[in-house]
Amino acid sequence: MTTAKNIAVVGAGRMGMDHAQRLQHRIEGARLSAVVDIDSQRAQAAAGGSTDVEIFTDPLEALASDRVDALIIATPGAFHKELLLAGLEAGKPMMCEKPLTPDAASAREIVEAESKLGQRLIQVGFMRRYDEGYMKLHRYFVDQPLGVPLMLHCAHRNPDTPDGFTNAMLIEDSVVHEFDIIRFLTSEEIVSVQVRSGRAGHGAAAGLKDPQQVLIETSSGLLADVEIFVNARFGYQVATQAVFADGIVDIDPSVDGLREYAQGRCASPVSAGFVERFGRAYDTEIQGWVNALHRGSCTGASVWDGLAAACCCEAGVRSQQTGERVKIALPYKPDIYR
Ligand code: ISE
Repeated sequence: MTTAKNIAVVGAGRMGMDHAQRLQHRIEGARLSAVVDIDSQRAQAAAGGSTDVEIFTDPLEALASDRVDALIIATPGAFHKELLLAGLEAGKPMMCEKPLTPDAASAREIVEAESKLGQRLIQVGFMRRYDEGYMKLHRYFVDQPLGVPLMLHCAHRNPDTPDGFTNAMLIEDSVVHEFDIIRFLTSEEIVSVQVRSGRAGHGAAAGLKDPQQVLIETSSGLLADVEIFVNARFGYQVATQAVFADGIVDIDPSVDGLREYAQGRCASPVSAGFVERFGRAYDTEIQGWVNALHRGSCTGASVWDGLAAACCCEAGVRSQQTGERVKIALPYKPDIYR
C-alpha cells in the first residue's frame, strides 16, 4: 500500500476508544493521527499516550487539519448531522457509526447532500455485515442452496442498559441492527414493523418494557421476528435462525465456537458485550473502509441504508405506542445508491 492514511477518531467513548486502538494496532494502510473529544483527557486516553496523535476538542478543527485525510465518527447520533454535512463540504471520507442520524428527516438531508456531490463519501457502521456468520448466511440468501428464504427468527440480548435507556432506544439503538441486517440478507426493503410488549423481566428500570417483540415484513413477504431483551443479565447474545424451503441455518451465538463437555455438562462461553462479540467484524469493516480509501472509493452500508434504517426505527417507535402494524414508505432512491 502507498502512504498510510491519516485518520481522526471523533468521540472517545467506548466505540471511539475501540476504533482508536484498532487503528493503532491492527489496521494496515492507516494511522491514528487525531482524536477529538469534548473532554481532552478522554481523548488523550484514547490516543494511548502517543505524542504523534493530535488532540482536538472541536471536530470541525480536526476536519480542517491537513493531517487528517478521513474521519471515523463515534459520537452519539445527535451530533452526527452537522459534522457529516461539514465533512461532505470539505470532501473528506467518513466512516460514521450507527445510527446515521437519530431521525429520518435529518438522514434524508445527508442523503440529499451526498447525492448532490454525485459520489459516496460516507460509510455507515453497520458492522454485522462483516461478521463471518452473517457473511456466510448471506451466501445462502444469494445462492439459495436450501431453496427460497421464508422466515428469520432473531434474538438480540444485552446484559444491561445504562441509566436513562428508554423504550424508544430498544428500537433506535438495538433493533436498528436487525433492520439493517435483514435488509442486507434479503436485498429487500422492509415494508412494515409492529412492536409488542408483554411481561417485563425484573432487570428492567421502572417504565422500561423489556423484553419486546418486533415483527418485520419485507417487500416480498418474508417475515422476521426479533426478541429484543436489553437487561437479560446473563451476558451478550445475538442469535439468528434463517428458515429456507429445504432447511434451517443458525448463526452460532457463542464468542468463538468453543464448547466444553465435562462432568455430564456441556458449556460454551457467552460474550460480555458487543465489542467482544463483534470485535473481528469491526476489524474487517475498518480494514475494508481503509482499503477503499486507498482506491478512492467507498463501499459498505451507505447513507441510503442509514436512512432506510431510520425510517424503520420511526415506524417501530410509533408502533410501540399503539401496538399496531406501521407501514413504511421510503422516499425516491438517488441513482448513486442503486
Ligand atoms: C449498542 O449501541 C450496539 O450498537 C450494539 O451492537 C447493540 O447490541 C446494543 O444493543 C446497542 O446498545
